[in-house]
Amino acid sequence: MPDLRFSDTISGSVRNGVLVVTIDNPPVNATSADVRAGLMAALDRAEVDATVQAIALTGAGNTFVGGADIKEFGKPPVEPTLPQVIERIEAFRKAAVAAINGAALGGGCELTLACHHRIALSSAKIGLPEVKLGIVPGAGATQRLPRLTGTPAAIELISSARLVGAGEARSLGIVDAVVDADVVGAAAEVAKGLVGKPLRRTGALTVPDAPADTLEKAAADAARKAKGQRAPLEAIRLVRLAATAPLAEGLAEERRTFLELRDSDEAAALRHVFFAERAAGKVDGLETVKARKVDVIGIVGTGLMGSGIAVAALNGGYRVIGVEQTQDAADKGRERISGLLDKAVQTGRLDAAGRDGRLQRLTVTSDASELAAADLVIEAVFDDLVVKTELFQRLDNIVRPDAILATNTSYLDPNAIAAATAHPERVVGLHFFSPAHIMRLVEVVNCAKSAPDVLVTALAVAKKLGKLPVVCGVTEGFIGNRIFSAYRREAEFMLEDGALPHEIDAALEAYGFPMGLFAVYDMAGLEIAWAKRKRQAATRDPAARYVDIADRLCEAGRFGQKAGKGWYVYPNGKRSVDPDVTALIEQVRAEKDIEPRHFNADEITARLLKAMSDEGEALLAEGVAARPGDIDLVMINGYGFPSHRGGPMFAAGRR
Ligand code: 3H9
Repeated sequence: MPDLRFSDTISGSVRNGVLVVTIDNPPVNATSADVRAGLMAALDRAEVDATVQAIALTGAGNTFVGGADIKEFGKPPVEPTLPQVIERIEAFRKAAVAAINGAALGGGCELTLACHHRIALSSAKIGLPEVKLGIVPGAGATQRLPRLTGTPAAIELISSARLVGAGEARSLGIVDAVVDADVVGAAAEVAKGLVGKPLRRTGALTVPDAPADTLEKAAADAARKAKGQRAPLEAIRLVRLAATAPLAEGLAEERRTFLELRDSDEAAALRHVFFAERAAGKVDGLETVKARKVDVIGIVGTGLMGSGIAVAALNGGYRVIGVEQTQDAADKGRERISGLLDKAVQTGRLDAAGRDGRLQRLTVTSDASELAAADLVIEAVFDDLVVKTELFQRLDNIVRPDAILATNTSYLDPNAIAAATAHPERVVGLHFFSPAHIMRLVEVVNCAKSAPDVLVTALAVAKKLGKLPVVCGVTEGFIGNRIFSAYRREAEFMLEDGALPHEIDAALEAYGFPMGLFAVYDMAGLEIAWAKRKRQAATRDPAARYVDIADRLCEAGRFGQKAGKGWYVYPNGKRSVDPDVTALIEQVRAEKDIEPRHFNADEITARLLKAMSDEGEALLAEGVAARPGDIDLVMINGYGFPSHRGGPMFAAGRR
C-alpha cells in the first residue's frame, strides 16, 4: 500500500486497485489552492497509472470538507478553480466514489455531487450553507443537486442553508448508501465494483419533473423566508434554471452569479459575521486555562427566564435542579419547563423520547439545600440588588467550595453582587436573552474578580447549551443594552427634530430590521422602561438633552400593544399611525422651540448607526467589549440588527 503525496494537503494510497485520496487541510479540510492543486495531481496520477482502476475521495479527521476556503474570498482567484476540479472528477474515465466521513458542506458537498457514487458515514452532515455567507454555491450544486433530489427539495435545501444528516440525505437521493463504520473501506469496495461499468454522472441526469404547483409553492415559500436577502432568491432562480437549461449553460450562470455575489457588500458583511462568531468567546491570554467540570446546573427561580434557561440546560445534556421558595412555586416551575418541552415536541423540534429523557434529568424543589449537588448555579430571580445579594450569601453556605455562581442580571452591577459573597472569584454573569431556550445570545460577564477558570467554564457551558457567548466587562446594561440605549436616545432626538415614529420604523425595516424601534417598544410594553426612567430621574444630568415623549405616552396610559395604544394605535390589532401621537410630538417640539425638519430614510439610518457605533467605540475604549465583531454579534443576535449588514460596527466602517 504505497503512500503517495500529491501536495501538502493531499495524499493517496492504492488499495486493491483503488486510489484512496485523502484531503488533510485542518481545521476543516477547506478546498484551498493547495487542496485543489493536489486533487488535480491525484487525478493526473490515476489517469495514467494502470494499477489504479478507480478512486475514492475522503477527508482526514472528523470532517470531509467544510467548503471552499472562506479566507480566500476577496483575494485574486488561483487556478485550478474548484469548478475545474469538479468538472474533471465528473468526467473522469475511472470511477470516483465519495467516502463522506463527516461534514460535507458547500464546496465539499459539491465535490461529492461530482463523484459517481456517494457513501456517507451515518454521523455525517451534508448541506449547502452558502446563502448564509451571502453567496450561492459556486461549484455546481445549483445544477447538480436538483438532478438528484428534484427541484423543490433542492430549492428548500440551498435557499435555507439547512444541513441534513446522512439518513435524510439518503432518502432525498443525495447519497447512495449510509454505513456506520469504515466508510473508506465501503467506498473502495463500491469503487472496485464499478470498474468497467457505465458511470452515473450527475450532470448528465435529467432533472426529475415536479408538478407545477409544488414547484411554485417551494419557490414562494423559500422566497418568503429570504427576508430581503439576495442570495436565497438567486439560489431559487438558479435551481429552477437547472430544469430548463443545458448543464453547461446552468453552470456558467451559476458561476457568474457566485462571483458577483461574492464581491457584494452583503457577502462581505456575512463573512465578517462568520469570523466574528468563531472569534467570539475566545479570550486573549486564557487559551490554556481549563474549564471546570460541569454536570449539574442549579437554577434559582423558574419563572419565564429561569424556565427558559432550564430548557436550554436540559437541551445541553445537563442535569438540572430548579429551586423555588415554596412547593407550590416549584410545581408551577416544573409545569412551565415541561410545557416548553411539550411545545418543542408539538413543533417537531424534539421527539417524545427526547422530552422524557430531559424530564428525567430535571428536579424542581423548594429545598435549596439540594443545590449542594450543583457544579454551577444560575440565579434568575427578581432583578433587585437586595434580593440577589441575599440569595448569593445564602448560596455561599449551600454550594460546594468549587461550585460557580452566575447571575442573570440585566441591569444590576454584578461586581456588587459578587462582593457580597465570601468568594467573589467564583462569581460570573450569564446574561441570557428571553426566551432563553430560543435566543442564541448570552453575554458572559467577566466580573472584576472572576477567576480565569470560572470565566472559561461559563463560556464552555454556554457553548454546550448551543449558545453564542460574547464576553463583556461590567457596565450598566452590558454591551447590548448600552448600545440599545444610545440608539433609542438618538431615535427620540430625531422625533423632536422632525421625524415621526412610523418614518423611523419604516427606515429601519427597509434597512433590514424585522421591526422598527417604536413598533418593538409597543410590542414589549412601555411601562418597564418608564419605571426605570423614573428611578433614574433623580440622578440624571439636568444639562443633558432629555426627550419626555415616552413618559407622556405612559402618563396617558399608552403602554403599547397590550393597551391597544402606545407609539401607534391598534384598531382590530393592526398597527396604525395615531394622529394623537403626532399631535403630542408636535406639541413637544413647539414647547422646546424646535423647528422641525424633514429626515429621509438614509439620514435616519445613518444617524442611528452612528449613535450605535459611537457607543460601541466607547465600550471598546472602556475595555467592556474586546472586539468590534463582538458588539456586532450582540446587536445581530439580541436586537434584530440585520446580519447581512454585518452589525453596527461593521456597517459604520463601510460607510
Ligand atoms: C463555499 O463552499 C463556496 C462554494 O460553493 C464555491 C466555491 C467555488 N473556510 O466552526 P468551527 C475555520 S463557501 C475557512 O469553530 P466546528 C473557522 O474560522 C463555504 N475557514 O468548527 C475556525 O477557525 P479558527 C461553505 C473555515 O467544528 C475553524 O475553521 N461552507 C471554514 O464547530 C473551526 O471552525 C460553510 O459555510 C471555511 N470554509 O464546525 C461551512 N470553515 O479556529 C462553514 C471553518 O481560526 N463552516 N473555518 O477560529 C462550518 O459550518 C463549520 O466550521 C464546520 C465545523 C461545521 C465545518
